Amino acid sequence: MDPVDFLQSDDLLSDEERAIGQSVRDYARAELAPHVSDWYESGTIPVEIARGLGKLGLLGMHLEGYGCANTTATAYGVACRELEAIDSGLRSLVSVQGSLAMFAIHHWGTEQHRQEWLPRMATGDAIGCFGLTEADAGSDPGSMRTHAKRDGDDWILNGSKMWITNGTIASVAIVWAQTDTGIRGFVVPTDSPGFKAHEIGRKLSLRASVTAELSLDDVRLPSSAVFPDVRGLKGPLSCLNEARYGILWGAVGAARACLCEALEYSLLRTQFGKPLAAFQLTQRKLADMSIAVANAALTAVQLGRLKDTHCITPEQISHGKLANVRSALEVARTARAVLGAAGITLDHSVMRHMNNLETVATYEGTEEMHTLSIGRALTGIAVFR
Ligand code: TGC
Ligand code: FAD
Repeated sequence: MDPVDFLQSDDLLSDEERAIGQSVRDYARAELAPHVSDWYESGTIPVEIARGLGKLGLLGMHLEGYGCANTTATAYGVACRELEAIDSGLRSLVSVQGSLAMFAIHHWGTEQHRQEWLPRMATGDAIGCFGLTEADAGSDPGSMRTHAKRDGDDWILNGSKMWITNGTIASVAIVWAQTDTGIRGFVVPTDSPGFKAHEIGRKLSLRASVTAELSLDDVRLPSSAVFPDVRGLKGPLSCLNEARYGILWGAVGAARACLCEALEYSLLRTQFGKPLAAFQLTQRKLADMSIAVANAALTAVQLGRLKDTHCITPEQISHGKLANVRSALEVARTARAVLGAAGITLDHSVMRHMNNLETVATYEGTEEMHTLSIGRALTGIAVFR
């Protein structure tokens, strides 16, 4: 019996998906896990790790062509799970690169955008970021103020974006802006005059990840910089579907890691003359965590299958993101309690995961946004505003 896979959900994966999971797990445990608490403590993540992730084929993993691995969506999910078992910041790096920036270029870009950026992004030689949120437009991105105006054939972009993962390490930013014909997406090389990125400090969560504010001050772009065929929020939201899908798998990894650590600790730590695991109250915590982890894993596999058969809906992705992140956060908090005082340090992973999951519950749509999305699907009534 595998304590972190009580219902044997991994049996539902193909041999290839399991093999991909194993190789990501081996790589992450050997190359990333030994450093992650230091990165978290120092509030950074070395950009060089992107090349290692690229070599493994994890960047733009389920995209076709341009040096991308073209795996199943389920295999991509399994990779997210193994990365987030180490730290949510690692999965974030891969999500933003592959599901947001590369997906946007692959799906909405021109052939010229794809040729120019995707091969370098797949190897990790170029990093991308995705600028949708603004200081005054988070859950309601339709109220963004960043705008693009025509000047002859060129576009001139002005505005700012807030909370942008990978912002200071990116070579290319996908920036969403208001135009005369609705919200449109722009491919912005970050060395464009007028483009600046400032790192956001003092974070208590997702510290092994770079988060930035972008400012665009009369950034002049050629007419070819715009995504030609998409207008309105469905452009960015189609990319969010991809990233939210990766998150619902990633949350399973963080939750498994917390359960694993709590179980090990409870068997070793003795109080009142016996291991913590020998108390009924501890066993209840372990059983509750195991149930939450197993349910989240099954949810992920089912949504993976729906995505691989092109049957998944945005509301089902909302369900998975909300349910799995909520469960993972609950598991992390319980695991933290099992470890007592030891649980608050970086010598263990539980509080790092717990703090990270606070961000994961917020970005890519808060719990409230996904609740309203499910509510709308059930009732037919939209109550976002
Ligand atoms: P609403 O009127 O519902 O929709 C506007 C248009 O968008 C379409 N749409 C979608 N299309 C594709 N996928 C989806 N999931 C979609 N949801 C909506 C919709 O059909 C409509 O199209 P059309 O053709 O009629 O114009 O929008 P609203 O203004 O009422 O707002 C609601 C909404 C959907 C924006 C809100 O529920 C929401 O999702 N807010 C959350 C915003 C968000 O998730 N931001 C994430 C920013 S990126 C990020 O966090 C990256 S973290 C990266 C990391 O480090 O991992
Ligand atoms: P707000 O929208 O101000 O919401 C605050 C609270 O009010 C939330 O609880 C929310 O659910 C609630 N609320 C809002 N509206 C309603 C309503 N109608 N009904 C009920 N409750 C409501 N964005 C990007 O574009 N790119 C990135 O790469 C990116 N990376 C991020 C990295 C980190 C570390 C973080 C923390 C955020 C990142 N984000 C990114 C931004 C993220 O997507 C937003 O923080 C998120 O969408 C929520 O927006 P907000 O923080 O402005 O909260």
